[in-house]
Amino acid sequence: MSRTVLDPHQVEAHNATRAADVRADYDALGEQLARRGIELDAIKARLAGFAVAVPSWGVGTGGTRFARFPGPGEPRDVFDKVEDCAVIQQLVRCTPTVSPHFPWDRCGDYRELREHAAALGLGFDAVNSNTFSDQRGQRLSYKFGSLTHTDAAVRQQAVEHNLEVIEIGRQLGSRALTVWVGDGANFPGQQHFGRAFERYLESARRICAALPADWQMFLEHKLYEPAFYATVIQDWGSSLLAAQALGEKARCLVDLGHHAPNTNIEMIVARLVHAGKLGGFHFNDSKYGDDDLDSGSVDPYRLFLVFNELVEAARSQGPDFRPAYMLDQSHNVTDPIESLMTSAIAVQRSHAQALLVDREALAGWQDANDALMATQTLQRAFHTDVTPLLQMLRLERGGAADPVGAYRASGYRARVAQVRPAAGPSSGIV
Ligand SMILES: [Mn+2]
Repeated sequence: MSRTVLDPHQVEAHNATRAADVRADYDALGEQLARRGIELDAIKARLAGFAVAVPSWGVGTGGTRFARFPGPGEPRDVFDKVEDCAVIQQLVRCTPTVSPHFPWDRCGDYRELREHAAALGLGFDAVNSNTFSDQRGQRLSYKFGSLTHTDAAVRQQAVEHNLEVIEIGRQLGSRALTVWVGDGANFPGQQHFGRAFERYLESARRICAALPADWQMFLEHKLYEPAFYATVIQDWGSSLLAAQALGEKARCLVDLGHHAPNTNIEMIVARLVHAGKLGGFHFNDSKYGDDDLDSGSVDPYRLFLVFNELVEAARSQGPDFRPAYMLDQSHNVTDPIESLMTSAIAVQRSHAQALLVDREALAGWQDANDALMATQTLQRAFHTDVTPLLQMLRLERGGAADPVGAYRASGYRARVAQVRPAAGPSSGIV
């Protein structure tokens, strides 16, 4: 039995006043779905296997290029971050893993860190490397790139950092490395497109070769920023080319914010599934660019359409189809724990709604070229309020009927603010 950060009796008391309503709502939803030929308990059983990892960097207050406004009780180190992640998992029960970032999460003893997490019922998901910023005391600068730098010594340093992150991940029980590089150019002519891509492949090959047998390497693309003219791995096409060149262990990671506005992300998902190269996701939402807003807060229908493809893929690909799900968000004006809980539930909600799509009917409307009925079939699932299903899942697992309400009632933030010193205002992305 793992230790909980919040007093379980407090969560029980919170649930006691809500359990009867949740049961009544769940039964009503069950009746409604039964009329559509869907068995709610079966959907619940399928949804029980769903999990999304929490990013260690997400539990601290984020920032923009202009400023960061710290919140009270921010985690001091990776141990505090894991503690905050445990609060999230205790209340939502679909976030059993943490995705750490290095060197931000460096510590003296990774066995101790792994045990600290395990005692709280948490494991570690993909480890993330960082060659997009210079660290204090770093020998060579990444100002002009890292894995694709023109200087072999800089590339060597960047490869070695990734090898170190793999080794840390091995100690933490991780099974994947996520690599995003900001390498690219700010001016036409600054960089030879072909040679930069070749250098990326050469460096990535060396990283891939160092992966343990049961590991994967996730290649994360991003359209622009910090390279504003051309980024080496800028889109899913470059990412797929690289993953195919690197072989079996390399897969593409889709961050929902890393595309041009209005890009059809769900179609990219379908294409990567077709190529057998979909590795995982960084979930967030956006209005304009890489906004890193809370998942489902701006365009929940897009999130649903992504999961519609994933449920379809799970059907066609079988049990080996298991993309890694992670949140990747920056919380500037909210309590990060509240945002991460809400986002995890939003992603879980989209998955639940996608499970309700009548796929036989959809295929029939598609074959009959009945565009209206086909799209109505999706909308019917999307418009189904699955809240009682998600609540019931949480109640059955000891989570909270209303995670944000239970969290606020717990007084956790005020409590940790007393022991964690306030961070001073700082500028720039953190
Ligand atoms: Mn990301």
